[in-house]
Amino acid sequence: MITHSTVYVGLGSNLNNPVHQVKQGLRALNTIPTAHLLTHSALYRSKPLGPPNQPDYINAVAVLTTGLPPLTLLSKLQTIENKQGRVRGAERWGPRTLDLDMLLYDNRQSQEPQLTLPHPGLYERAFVLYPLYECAPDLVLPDGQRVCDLMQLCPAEGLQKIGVQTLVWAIQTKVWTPLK
Ligand code: A4P
Ligand code: MG
Repeated sequence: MITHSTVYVGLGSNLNNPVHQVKQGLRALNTIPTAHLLTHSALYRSKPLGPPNQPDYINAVAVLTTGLPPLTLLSKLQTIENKQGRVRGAERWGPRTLDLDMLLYDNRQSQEPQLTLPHPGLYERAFVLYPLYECAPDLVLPDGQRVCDLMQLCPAEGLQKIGVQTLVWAIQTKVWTPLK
């Protein structure tokens, strides 16, 4: 019997029509064998973390179930990145057509460089925490920290939620409000 795991994947793009790249990435996740896309967040526009001389990013988070073990799934994610024209340059955190980060795989914890779980950037990146919270507001990380608590510590400056209307996070009322 195959047991299914729940996996959270962070998507990011800032090259070659990033909105299209992220939407295409979401569709591609659903074509991985034994994987099913359960839900995904809205798309968010974010300021680049890393070298500032690159375009803004589009980010989202997807929730999958899969029977694939973590390293097999990682390789499928990298195949999708490559199919969407990902070129790995020398620059750390440089621009990319599509990045698929495995944020969480059930409650697994690993410090291996090939696959670190949870993804080390998860705890302090607004472009990860806000879409993650949208997918799973009650989510508790393997170390017991709650995503909603981490979000409170992480200002949403520079983050916009994209939809029919573009929204920004209002720090006082703690709701997404239309961008004026
Ligand atoms: N790897 C280890 N753990 C994981 C994991 N949990 N998920 C290894 C995915 N990969 C993992 O990744 C480098 C290596 O990390 C892989 O070989 C894999 O075995 P990569 O995709 O080739 O390179 P990368 O993404 O540039 O590296 P890195 O350091 O993981 O960068 P991040 O943390 O992904 O950050 N700014 C905004 N606004 N939005 C973004 O999405 N993304 C980045 C990249 C920087 N700035 C950004 C954004
Ligand atoms: Mg990455």
